[in-house]
Amino acid sequence: MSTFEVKIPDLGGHDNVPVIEVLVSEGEAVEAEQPLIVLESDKATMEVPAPKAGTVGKLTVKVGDNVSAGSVICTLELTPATATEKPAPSAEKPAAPSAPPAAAPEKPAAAQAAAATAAAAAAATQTLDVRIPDIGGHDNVPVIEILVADGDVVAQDQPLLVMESDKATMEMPAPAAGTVQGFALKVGSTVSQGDLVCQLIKAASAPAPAATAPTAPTAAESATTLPGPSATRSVLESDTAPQAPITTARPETPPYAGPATRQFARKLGVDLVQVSGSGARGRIVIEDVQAFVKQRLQQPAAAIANAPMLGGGIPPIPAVDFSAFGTVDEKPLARIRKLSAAHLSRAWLNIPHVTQTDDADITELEAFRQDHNRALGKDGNKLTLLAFMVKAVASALKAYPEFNSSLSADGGSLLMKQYCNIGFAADTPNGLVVPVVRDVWRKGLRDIAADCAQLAQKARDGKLSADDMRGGCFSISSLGGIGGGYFTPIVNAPEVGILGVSKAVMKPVWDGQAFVPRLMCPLSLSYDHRVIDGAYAARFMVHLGELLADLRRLLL
Ligand code: CAO
Repeated sequence: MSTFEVKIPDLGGHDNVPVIEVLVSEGEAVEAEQPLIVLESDKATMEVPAPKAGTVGKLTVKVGDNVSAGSVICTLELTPATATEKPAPSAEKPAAPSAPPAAAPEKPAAAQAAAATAAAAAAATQTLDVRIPDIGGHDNVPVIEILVADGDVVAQDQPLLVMESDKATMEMPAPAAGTVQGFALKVGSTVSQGDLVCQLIKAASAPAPAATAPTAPTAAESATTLPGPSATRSVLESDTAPQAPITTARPETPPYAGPATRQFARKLGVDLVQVSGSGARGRIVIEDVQAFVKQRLQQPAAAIANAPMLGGGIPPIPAVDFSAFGTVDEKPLARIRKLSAAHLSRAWLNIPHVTQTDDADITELEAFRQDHNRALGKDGNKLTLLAFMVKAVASALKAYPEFNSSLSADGGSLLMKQYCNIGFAADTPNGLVVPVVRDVWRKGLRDIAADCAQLAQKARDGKLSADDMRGGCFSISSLGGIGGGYFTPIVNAPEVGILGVSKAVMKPVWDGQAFVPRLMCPLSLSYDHRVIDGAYAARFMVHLGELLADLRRLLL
């Protein structure tokens, strides 16, 4: 059995590149081309593969070591089949990995001089051709991500694109700060050294007239990270006016993962942006992708429902750096607000809402209520308008029972409730809560009013229990004490209807002979159109209006 040392191949002239992962252990059998370790410079992540199949002997590198070409990774005992073959070329002279140079070699002096001369002659702005640098001698390397677009202002070293060979993933950084123009590549393009990527319109570092006071290239220009092509890079005079200083921040960095992981994720259609990395420095490894897929497959509807704002692949609203426009104070959301935000988003996204509006004539109701409350004096339990709404809605639910139902989980049937619990939205300093009045069919107005008052007080004091908010069949959201007209309340899923009550106002109403002043209360009924038809909802609304207009009907 022959043994040889596996060494670090040529790293594009780079030394002291950190080892970020060791993928094998001593005694482990490996296939030819199986990755042994992962190196990472500030610009590229690269795997070093086994040149032959065999068994790993002594490992001489560990995570955190810095390695250069020729450093020994491990010994490899060749398996008999491969040992009889010709010695692996990498045993003596490691094959160049597909790793790109992590940082550029110094620019040739001639190129620097040429660039300096051209820059000195340049006017206020310059156009720079950005080309693919030396990528470890590889041709036709696929572009897997484009990180900028025409018109983007980029900082020096900001990644422009990501290339991926079968062994390495590498970002190509901007050689200088400037505005991207004429981006010539797209995802899937294959590139080789010298291919044009785009042009960069560079703002001059000093606006002084170049002809009279030529400026030397900035540090950014001379310390470009692009190797090779810099010698032939053209620095041309441009007609465009001088630009404002570049202030754009670097965009989000692409996911940090090696080529094998990227390839694996692509096969499964996993967007690595969504995967958290468990590897060194947050690197995403294959196991992370597997765990992500497993978790997604197991994710029941309930878990998806916990995602507060996102669902159903709806694209998120891009983050905005508001501090660019002025001072911003960050105020954490109260727990209740977070919970209700999640709940409302779910309901809004899942339920096809329709909102029906109408005015209910509550002239007689309000007269009765006022008389009753006056007679009670100071100490009695007042009848609130809300209590009348709860009572009238409960009666309407009996007449239109589909409003007192929920869709079954599979959507195949309606669960018709033979009880009536009605929730009402309560505005509290910490956000919206919906306590539930129980058994409304069995209660009179006084009890309902007392329950509402007690629950509203508990809500304001932050003392509602989970039980106080469970088991609702239908909800009422009353903004009547505040003002405003109709609105579109969101159905409190899994309920199928919600009544919005707005401030009643005196209106002239035609009674067939004359306009008479009537107290009209705007009502907004939102319903789940999967369960309720529009005609059914309109009948419910008319019936509710009749109940509120003539309380005697509540007795029927
Ligand atoms: N029209 C005209 N006036 C009305 C009215 C209406 N529809 N509803 C209430 N009022 C008047 C009444 O004069 C009432 O006082 P009196 O009953 O003593 O005469 C006064 O406004 C106070 O009403 P209120 O709404 O504060 O009290 P309530 O008992 O009727 O309601 C509660 C309690 C908990 C519903 C209410 O305090 C509340 O929180 N409302 C907001 C609900 C909410 O936020 N909904 C939106 C949810 S979706 O974002």
